[in-house]
Amino acid sequence: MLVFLAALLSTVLMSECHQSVNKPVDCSDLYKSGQTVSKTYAIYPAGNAPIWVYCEMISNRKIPYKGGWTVIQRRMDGSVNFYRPWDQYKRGFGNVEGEYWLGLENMYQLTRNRKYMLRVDLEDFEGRKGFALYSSFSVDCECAGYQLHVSGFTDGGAGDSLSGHNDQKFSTFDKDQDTYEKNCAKQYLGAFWYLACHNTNPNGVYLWGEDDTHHAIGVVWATWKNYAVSMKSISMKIKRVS
Ligand SMILES: [Ca+2]
Repeated sequence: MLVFLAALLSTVLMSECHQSVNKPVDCSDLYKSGQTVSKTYAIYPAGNAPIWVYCEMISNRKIPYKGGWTVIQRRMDGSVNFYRPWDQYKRGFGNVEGEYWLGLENMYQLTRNRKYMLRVDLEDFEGRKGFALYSSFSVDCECAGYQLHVSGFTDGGAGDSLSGHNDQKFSTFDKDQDTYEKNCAKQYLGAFWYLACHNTNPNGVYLWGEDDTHHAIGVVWATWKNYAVSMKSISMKIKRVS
């Protein structure tokens, strides 16, 4: 009986071990394993706890490196309020089928031991599209203020609004880690790796187009459109560099 129980236990342990080996860390793993449909999947960036994300597997757009992109941020219809405190930006929020923020802790867990590139896709209210590609993207631990590291820009027509934010810590209205004498998150009604303050404000106010009533508070990508123009859609997505 004891031998039987020991055998049963070892079988269970082995199968659990086997399962954890096969758990996808990110959308790149899912793509490599044959998943080619863009939709919501569970990934396991830090062990056993699943995290739901939108995976972009196939795109019709003329972009390099198709398939296997893990969406970490997305705006598309103004349905989610992005003016939120630190704890929400740390853990993530929104609707994974629509607008959401994956969470700084998840970004850290994904990028701490693996190399990723970043793509930012943009669309304006006239239907024009552009993107920016970065060959390297990572986020440090909370102990380092979730500092951003981004480099290796390639232009997809939108210009480079992000490299200037390299090495900045993340700021929210209730946690000011920017280099500005005031609070960038409060001034520009978003949350980001602000300095003093921004070239892009992906988590700003969804403004439904051009509106310069309040300077640079919209979903801005300043090197493509000016500070008064808010995007119809923006999405930030990362893919593992093999
Ligand atoms: Ca400040």
